Amino acid sequence: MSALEKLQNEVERQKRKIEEIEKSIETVEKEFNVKFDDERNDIKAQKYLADDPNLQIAIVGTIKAGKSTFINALFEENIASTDVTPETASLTKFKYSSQNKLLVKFCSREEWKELWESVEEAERRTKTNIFRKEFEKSGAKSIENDYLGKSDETIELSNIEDLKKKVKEYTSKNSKIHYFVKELTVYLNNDNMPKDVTIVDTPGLDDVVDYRSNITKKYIKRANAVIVCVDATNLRKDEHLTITKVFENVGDDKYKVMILGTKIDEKNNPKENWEKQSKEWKKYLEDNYNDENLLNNNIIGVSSYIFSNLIELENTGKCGKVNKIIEFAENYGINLTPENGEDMPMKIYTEMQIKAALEKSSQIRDITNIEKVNSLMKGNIISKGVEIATNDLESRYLNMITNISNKAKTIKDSNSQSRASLDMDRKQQEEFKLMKNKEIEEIEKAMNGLNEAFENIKTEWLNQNKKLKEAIKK
Ligand SMILES: Nc1nc2c(ncn2[C@@H]2O[C@H](COP(=O)(O)OP(=O)(O)OP(=O)(O)O)[C@@H](O)[C@H]2O)c(=O)[nH]1
Ligand SMILES: [Mg+2]
Repeated sequence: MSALEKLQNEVERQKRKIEEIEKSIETVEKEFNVKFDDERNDIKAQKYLADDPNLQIAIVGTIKAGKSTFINALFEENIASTDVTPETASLTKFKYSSQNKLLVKFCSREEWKELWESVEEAERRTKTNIFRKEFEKSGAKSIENDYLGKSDETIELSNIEDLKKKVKEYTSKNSKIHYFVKELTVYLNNDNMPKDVTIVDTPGLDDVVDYRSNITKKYIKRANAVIVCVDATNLRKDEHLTITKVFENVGDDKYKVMILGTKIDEKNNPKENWEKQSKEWKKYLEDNYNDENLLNNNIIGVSSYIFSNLIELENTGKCGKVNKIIEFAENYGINLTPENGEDMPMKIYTEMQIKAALEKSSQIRDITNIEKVNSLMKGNIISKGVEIATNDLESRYLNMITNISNKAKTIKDSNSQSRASLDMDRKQQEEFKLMKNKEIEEIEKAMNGLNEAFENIKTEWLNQNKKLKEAIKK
């Protein structure tokens, strides 16, 4: 059986078990008048995972940290929507496919209500109403009924430029449809994209409207690996907190978190300043990684912007930001200045610099570090994709059933306690208590059954897991 088939089997098995568990929970909720709210959320998350268990890598960070620009550099294609103002509004998933197409999921009316509650809360907190003003100005209100609760839509667009326009329309904060888009999946026929992996662009973590940042926070829990983009010029306290939360979610597999210091080209003296700053970052993140090698390898300064402009220069022989490339390269000691340059006319001087930049383009690519991040992602995460996905599916399932089982135990214990307090009053209310005791006993019996059922499922799962691990080892 291939690793992929094993993953598929595990998915099917878990789906069947989850159905059984949901039925048991329903019974207990009715019998005991209790709510399994948190546990139901765990179940929901596990079902979401089982629906699409393949490896997913989230690109997260604060607004304008350069997340979308990094994705574009990775794919060598300007597909994710970027802007100087806050831009990405919904989860945008990128998957390789032989055919270019989009899958759009829209907000339900219930989600729309939640969004507006969050907007109102932000208005009270910040005493501003930017979101509302922008919404009104965009004219989105007039199309609200066309999109809210709309069923999923697949759009086939073989022409890449048309596809890019649509991606912008559905995800950019500057378009009116974006308000109603919950999630967009972009299927791209692009050889730079890894197969069987989803790379996910996310809204900024510091959006004033909590509902939007929460989309990312919730998604971080689903992702199998996370790349955190932080503007290289400042690692702020709230970003450090986010990073700590990301680490909590990956458990012991710290290698699944990479921290990118973005826009290193914007530093006055990128080479020296980033070296200095990354030492500081390492001090802060030492406890998170708890491993010297990871600390040295997984914190990387990048310039997606220089990389993408360089690619454009390589492909077309020109690019609007050639000065930035030259400045950045020279800062790293890559000399692009022509000899006797001071005597040359400006136009020739620049042409000579461009020629030199093209000749030394692989050195310039190296200092942007994009290819380094790409190969680390491939070597450490993507190449082990199915194994990581299977392990995550299993360990999260175990967490889920452990939580449910603990809850069941708590209910059982609290019912035994109520019987103990009834015992003390026996003299006064003999008959009533006899009846009550009987009732409790009945409930306890049911509870025992439930506990046993959960324990059985857990034991069965552990055995199965052991076998699977042995098989993988073999
Ligand atoms: N100089 C420089 N600018 C960059 C770099 N990466 C991104 N930028 C610029 O930073 C701005 C924000 O970039 P985005 O990629 O849209 O940032 P984001 O994190 O996706 O932002 P949101 O979607 O709004 O959360 C854009 O103007 C980019 O051109 C970089 O490496 N160097
Ligand atoms: Mg973005």
